[in-house]
Amino acid sequence: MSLNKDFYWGASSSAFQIEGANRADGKGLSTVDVRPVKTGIADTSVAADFYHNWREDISLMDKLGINAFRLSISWSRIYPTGNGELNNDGLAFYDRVIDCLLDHNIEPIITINHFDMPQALIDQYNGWLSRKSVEDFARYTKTLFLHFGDRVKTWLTINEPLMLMYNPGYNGSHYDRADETTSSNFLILHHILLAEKYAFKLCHQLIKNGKIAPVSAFQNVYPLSSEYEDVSAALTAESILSYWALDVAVKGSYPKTTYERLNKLGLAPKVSHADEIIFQMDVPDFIAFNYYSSIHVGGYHQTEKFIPPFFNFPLFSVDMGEERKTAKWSAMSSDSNGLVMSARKLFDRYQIPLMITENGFADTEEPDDSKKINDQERIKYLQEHVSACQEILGLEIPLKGYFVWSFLDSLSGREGYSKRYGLVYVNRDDQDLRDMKRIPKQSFYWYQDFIKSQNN
Ligand code: BGP
Repeated sequence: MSLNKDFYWGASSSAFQIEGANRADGKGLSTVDVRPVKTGIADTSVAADFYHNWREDISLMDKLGINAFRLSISWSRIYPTGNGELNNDGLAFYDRVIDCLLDHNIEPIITINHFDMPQALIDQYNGWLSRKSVEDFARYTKTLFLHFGDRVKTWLTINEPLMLMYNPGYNGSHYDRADETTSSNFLILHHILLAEKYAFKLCHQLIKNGKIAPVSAFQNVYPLSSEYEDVSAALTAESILSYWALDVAVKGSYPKTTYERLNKLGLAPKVSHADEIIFQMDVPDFIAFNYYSSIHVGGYHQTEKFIPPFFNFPLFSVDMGEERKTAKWSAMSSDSNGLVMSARKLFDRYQIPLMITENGFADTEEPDDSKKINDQERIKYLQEHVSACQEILGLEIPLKGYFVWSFLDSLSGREGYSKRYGLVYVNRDDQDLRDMKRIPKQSFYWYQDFIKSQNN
C-alpha cells in the first residue's frame, strides 16, 4: 500500500544528543552539560559532532530520501543564560542548518526544547520548578518564531514533559530525590504545561500557516492480569503517563478522577483561576508522540514486579518485561500492535491529527570485517512499525508522519554510546573519538528502499 505523498517519512534527533560543541560560539551550559554522567559514559562535549558535520550529515539525509528531519534547538545557544542577552551566533548556526535542509527539500520539524534547559535558569530560580520559567520559555519561543517562522512551519513544543519532570539530569533538580515522586515533580510539569500554551498561541499569532504540537512519550499500557487491582492500576497508569499532560494541552484540564486521587496524596499541583484561563488558550494543531514499546502495569499487590525509576508512582507498579531484568538493558521489546492501539486511543480521545516523532531500536552493534553494519534486528523492528503506520492510516486516522529515532548514532540519555539507535553509525565509542566517520547501516539502505517504494 502506498501512502499519501504529503506523508513525512523522516528521522529524528535532539540538540544535546548530536551537536557536541557544548561551549562553542557563545553557547551557555545547559542541564545536560553539567549533569553527572555514569563513569565511562560519553558526555555532551562532542556527541556526534553534528555542529561541525551538519553539511555532510544533511547530504546523507538526502541520499536516504527522507522528506523531513526533526531536530531541536538548544535554548542555551540562543540565550546563553536563558533569559539574558541573545546570542546571534546561535541563531546563525541554525540558519545554516535549516537553509541547507530546505535546499535539499527536507522539511525541518523543530522541537523548541528537548531536555536541555539553560543551567543559568536552574541557578537563578530552580528552572521549571519556578513559575518564572513560563515567561522565559515564552520569550525564547517568540525569538525562534520571529526568526525562523518564515521557513519553519511545523513546530513541537517541549519533548516528553513526563520524562522531563522525573529526570533530574534533564530538569536540573537534586539527585538525592531521584527515585521519589513528590509534588515538585508535578509542579515542574504544571509549569511546562502552562509554558506550552503560550507556545501554541504565539505560533498561531506569529507564523503564517504555522502548526504546532506537544510531544508525548505515549505509554500504551496493558494490565498484568484481569484482576481488578491490575486493571484499575493500568487505567491509572495510562491516565498519568499518557493523558495527564495531553489533556491539558488539548482539552484544557487535567483528567478529573486522577487529579482528585493525586490531590488526596498531596501530589497534584494547585490550579489557580489564572491557570485555568491559560489552560483554555490555544489548542495544538496535532499531537506528536514517541513510541518504543508498551508496558505492563499491575496493582501494588504485585510487589515482586520490577519498578523502574521515573515510573515510581504510589498508585501502581510497572513491569517492563522479563528481558529488562535479565538481558541487556538496550534490548527493547517490539510491540507494533501497541503503536496501532496508541494511535487509536489518541485519535478517539482528541480527534486531531497525529505524528509519530520517535520510534526506533537500540543495540550495541559495531562494523563487521567488511565494514558493514548488518543490523537485521533493527530492520525487523522498523518493518513492523512502518506496517503499523499503514494499518493506522487504513483506519482513517490522520497520521501525518513517521520519524525513526534516530538518524545518527547519538548520545543516549543514560547510556552514552554504549547504546546505539542510528540508521547511520558514528565511529566513536564512549571513551575514544576515533575518526567520527559516518557509515550507513543496513537499516539505512532498507529505509531508503522503503521510502522509494512509497514514492512510486
Ligand atoms: C526518548 C527521548 C530521546 C531518546 C530516546 C531513547 O525518550 O525523547 O531523546 O533519547 O528516548 O532513549 P535513551 O537514549 O535513554 O535510550
